[in-house]
Amino acid sequence: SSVVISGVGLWTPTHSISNEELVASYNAWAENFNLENKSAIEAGELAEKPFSSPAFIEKASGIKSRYVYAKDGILDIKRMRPILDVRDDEQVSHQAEMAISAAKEALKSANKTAADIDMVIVSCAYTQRSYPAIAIEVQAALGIKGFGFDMLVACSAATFGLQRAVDAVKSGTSKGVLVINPELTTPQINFTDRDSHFIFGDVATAVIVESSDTCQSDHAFDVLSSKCVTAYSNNIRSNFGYTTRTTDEDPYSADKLFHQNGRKVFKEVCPMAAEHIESHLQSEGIQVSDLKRWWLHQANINMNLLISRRLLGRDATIEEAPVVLDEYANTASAGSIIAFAKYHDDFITGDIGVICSFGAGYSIGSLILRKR
Ligand code: CO8
Repeated sequence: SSVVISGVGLWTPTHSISNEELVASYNAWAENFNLENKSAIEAGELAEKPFSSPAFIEKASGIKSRYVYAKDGILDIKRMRPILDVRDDEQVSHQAEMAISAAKEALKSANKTAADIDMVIVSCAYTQRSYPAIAIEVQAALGIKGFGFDMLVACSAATFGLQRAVDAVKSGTSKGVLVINPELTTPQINFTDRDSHFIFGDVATAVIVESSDTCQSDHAFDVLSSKCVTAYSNNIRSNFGYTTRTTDEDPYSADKLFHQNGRKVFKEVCPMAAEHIESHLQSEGIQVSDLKRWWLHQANINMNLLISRRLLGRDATIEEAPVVLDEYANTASAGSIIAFAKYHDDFITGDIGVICSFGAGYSIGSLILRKR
């Protein structure tokens, strides 16, 4: 028997924000900032806020739009962050709500019920709270026995979570694992930072991992192997954490939110990801040309083109490396899973594809899949 991915679920928020809407709001905020701080700027005490542009965003990243869990507040130049309603302890939390929606889709797609699952992993870039785990809240809401836990691995949370799931099924620890990636990124975005205000969107994805012995899905994939690697870097960082209140610093200051050295990330991560994929395939005796599809991390279209050029010696076609970041933007760890969820129906038995994530940490994770 083998370990299989038997189902995948995608929950897309109903609200979206186009580049044009986002830039109009940011530029109005910047204009207002420059007016309010005119004398300090003229005295050279403060830097003028530069303007953003939809054309730059699309050219530099490939992003045209993003979905958001809560749109209210984000575009309000007096606020520049989403408004989430306060929920009491007895209500389902925002992140669990997203997770449950994606999980239900994944269960349906795998032809499974709660009784078939005994392990829940919520793996994403941020969790709304430290405890009780979001995974345990989801487990209770869905009526799943066994255990659940949360994992944080930034952009590679989904692939690293899947590796844990594959190992658990392989070792017999678990008969069925639900891996969920509720990526609620917008609360951590600095919408007043021109360099990063456009990068992220919200989404939730979920995947069912089980043994081929129990699989009841006609669109399942054997997981041939998985490979994870990390290498410490401060080029993508957020300093917000549970100790923030002890320092008396401003919890909203720029260093407490997502910030990055985008150029360095681009330069350093592309070769790492290309080498990672190449060596992973090699270890399985698979050639790059054997791959039907690459479900790549969705941070930047130019990054994905560069990676495929390094591996193929040419640009990958849209069929080989599908793009979802134009519509979804960067959704932290969920991007490669969205691509997988949307683009796998055309696979026939024996077709091979690779899921690969790369990002903060740095962290890189890949899984080689073969259609059953
Ligand atoms: N509008 C107009 N001009 C702009 C804008 C803008 N919005 N932003 C920057 N510019 C300007 C810059 O100021 C710069 O001007 P100058 O040359 O005068 O200094 C010029 O445009 C060029 O800027 P860059 O060199 O920065 O532009 P790039 O072509 O490098 O593109 C990118 C910037 C898009 C950020 C690009 O570098 C990139 O995508 N890099 C890779 C980043 C990446 O993949 N990061 C991964 C982050 S995600 C992750 O790891 C998950 C973290 C956890 C989740 C967090 C959730 C919140």
